[in-house]
Amino acid sequence: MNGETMRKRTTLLAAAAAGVIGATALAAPANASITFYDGTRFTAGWINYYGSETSYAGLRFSSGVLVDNHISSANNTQTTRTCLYANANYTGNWFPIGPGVDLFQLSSAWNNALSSHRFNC
Ligand SMILES: [Ca+2]
Repeated sequence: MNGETMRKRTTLLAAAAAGVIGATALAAPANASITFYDGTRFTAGWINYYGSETSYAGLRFSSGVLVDNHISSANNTQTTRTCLYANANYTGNWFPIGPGVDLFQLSSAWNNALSSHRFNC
């Protein structure tokens, strides 16, 4: 291998490495999600979101139970926080669920009370 070939290979490897890093950084947010459960401790019906939702009205868990005002636990696999709201359209009382946080049981004030959520809030 002469010097020029070596330089080209080094450049290609550096570019490939940069590409992998870039793809990973882009893929993580796209694949990250938040999952809500009807029951505490991630039980009963569930619904998975890859983005914000202005209203749960008419939406159903995997079990067929309505989501609106029925969420009891949540799992946020994102690298950013998500804000959870008592009313639709990101209104009313709210609180943030941090990146990578599992809430196995919403407090009595929040249990069966959520109606919308916003990513990257
Ligand atoms: Ca519930």
